[in-house]
Amino acid sequence: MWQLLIICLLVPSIFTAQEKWWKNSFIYQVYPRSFKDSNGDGVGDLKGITSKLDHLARLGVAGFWISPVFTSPMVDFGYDIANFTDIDPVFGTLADMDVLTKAAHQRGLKVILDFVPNHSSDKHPWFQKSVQRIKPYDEYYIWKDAKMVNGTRKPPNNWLSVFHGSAWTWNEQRKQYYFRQFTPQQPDLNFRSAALRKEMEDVLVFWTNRGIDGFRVDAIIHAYEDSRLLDEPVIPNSGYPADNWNSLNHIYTRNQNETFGLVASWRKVLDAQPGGKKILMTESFTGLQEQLQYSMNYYRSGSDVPFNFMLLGALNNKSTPLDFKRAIDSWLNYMPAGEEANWVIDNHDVNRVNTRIGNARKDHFIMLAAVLPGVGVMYYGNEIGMDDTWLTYNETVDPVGCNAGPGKYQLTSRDPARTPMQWDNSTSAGFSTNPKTWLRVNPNYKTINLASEQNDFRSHFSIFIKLMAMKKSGRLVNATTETVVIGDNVLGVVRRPTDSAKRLYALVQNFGSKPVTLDVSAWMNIPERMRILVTNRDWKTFSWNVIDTTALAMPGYGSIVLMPF
Ligand SMILES: *[C@@H]1O[C@H](CO)[C@@H](O)[C@H](O)[C@H]1NC(C)=O
Ligand SMILES: *[C@@H]1O[C@H](CO)[C@@H](O)[C@H](O)[C@H]1NC(C)=O
Ligand SMILES: *[C@@H]1O[C@H](CO)[C@@H](O)[C@H](O)[C@H]1NC(C)=O
Ligand SMILES: *[C@@H]1O[C@H](CO)[C@@H](O)[C@H](O)[C@H]1NC(C)=O
Ligand SMILES: *[C@@H]1O[C@H](CO)[C@@H](O)[C@H](O)[C@H]1NC(C)=O
Ligand SMILES: CC(=O)N[C@H]1CO[C@H](CO)[C@@H](O)[C@@H]1O
Ligand SMILES: [Ca+2]
Ligand SMILES: [Ca+2]
Repeated sequence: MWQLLIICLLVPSIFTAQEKWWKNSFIYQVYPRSFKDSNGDGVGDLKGITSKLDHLARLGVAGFWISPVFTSPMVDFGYDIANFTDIDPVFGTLADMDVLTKAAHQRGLKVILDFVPNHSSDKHPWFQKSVQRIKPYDEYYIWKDAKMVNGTRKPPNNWLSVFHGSAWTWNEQRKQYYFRQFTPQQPDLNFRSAALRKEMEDVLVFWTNRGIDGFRVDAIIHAYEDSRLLDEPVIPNSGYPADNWNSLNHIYTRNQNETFGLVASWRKVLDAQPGGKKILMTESFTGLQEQLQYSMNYYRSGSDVPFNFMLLGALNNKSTPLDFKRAIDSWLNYMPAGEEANWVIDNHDVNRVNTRIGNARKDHFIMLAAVLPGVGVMYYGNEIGMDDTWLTYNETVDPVGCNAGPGKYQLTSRDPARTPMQWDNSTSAGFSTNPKTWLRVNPNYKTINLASEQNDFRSHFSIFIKLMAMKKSGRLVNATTETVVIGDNVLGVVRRPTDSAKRLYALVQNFGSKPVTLDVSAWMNIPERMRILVTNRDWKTFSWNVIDTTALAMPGYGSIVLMPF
């Protein structure tokens, strides 16, 4: 009997150690420059994040990932790292990071850091030594001789930068070109160097030793390039100019086979660290089909959350309910058994969801991500329905926007989605005491802000809080997922618990501007009477009301989550 008792006491702690704490949760992305400024310099920082942890705890997210806060010349706002194991003074100190981590853990929140392995800053000491051919640093980057064409120096091949123009930059001192997928100040690291691979593993260990719960790996698809340096095929009639990255078919510079082994090696490193299961999330932004194919390989290589960008990239306000059904079903069907699905709503690289899907449907994606199984990945401001901020060319600071020039910057600049978090209606929306912030605050902060939405039971924030309560109830952990297309314009999703199929949750979304009345009970095989968890806008009924699903009257762009009663 006493042995049994000991086993009972021990087993849960063993499970806790191995627990995938991100199952059936939301994970929140903090863009640190824009979350909260603690010292009035107009730029967000670590102490600022620490001061807002109660907000994240209240949302009920499992944890948050922070875009890079490491030492950086800030050419790409932190994605150009000059020291992978130190904090940039703009954001604070290592001690501030430790305080943040501890305070987050006290609130039950996990802390995830951005790991940017593809490149360093050209100011990183490794690069400086590589330029001087000092061993072993000489091989930490990708160096090649020029191709001489009729006595003129040319890059080794036709590869292009994601951010525009040739991907090769001439270095006068070393008399060679170096390869860089992004800006010239972000030279690509060479993962064929064993010494470099070890350095990057040490970075992971450095942070887990300080209590970090895992990593979000940036731009993983770019980690390796084909060593033969063959020209990439030009896409016929792509419609893009010859120096635009989209004009080439990237068969030699993306998702090379070795990438999967690299991810697996990091999984091994993380699994060997004490202190609970570490999460590994991988960012692989490509087209829908390619993403489906490669994401499954990233799952098999040990990524827990290979970002599913279908809501962010592939599906938009032109997509039909059938497009949604196909995209959702294919991810769930392809996913290896035992893995967790994920749905990324927004990030710092694209227009905010309200722009992509249209303000009339601004609540649709968060409702969908909450009802679908697995992990919802949200971006700061999603909880209050923040909009893009339209900036002039003069106000633009993103290198991608600046490169595009005054005529075209609006097509490429990532600044509109990066403006300060709107906390309240005071100076700079409560983000900073400084009226001048690194990017201008959206003028709509007087109405769209956390403080005012908290007091409005029909606000985007209130919808989000109710969805989180559903997610956290655990009722949908063991539940099947059915997607249903009703007519031309309506999508239905049913989550049917395997142990009590009648205690189900259902989502119905009208993609059209016209009201419709439908017998969703028949279409979706759900009870004739259900209780409303949330509705988006223009509904005549409210949360907790009981509704007749045999004649559900939906307003234009209506969206509703139904629950059992
Ligand atoms: C990074 O910064 C730390 C702390 O300042 C320092 O000890 C370390 O040498 C730096 N790493 C490199 C590669 O310069
Ligand atoms: C190199 O020079 C030769 C002879 O002048 C010329 O025919 C050829 O087109 C040139 N090639 C390139 C790539 O410019
Ligand atoms: C990469 O892996 C695929 C599938 O395993 C294989 O068909 C292909 O030949 C491999 N390519 C290289 C360059 O090794
Ligand atoms: C649809 O999305 C595009 C951006 O992808 C946006 O410009 C347009 O305004 C949206 N349309 C509607 C009706 O919201
Ligand atoms: C942008 O800045 C330049 C130089 O500071 C100024 O001459 C110009 O008028 C500004 N343009 C706009 C649209 O504000
Ligand atoms: C979504 C994302 O993280 N994109 C990043 C990919 O990597 C480049 C270079 O590091 C960044 O500029 C992007 O923001
Ligand atoms: Ca600051
Ligand atoms: Ca690379």
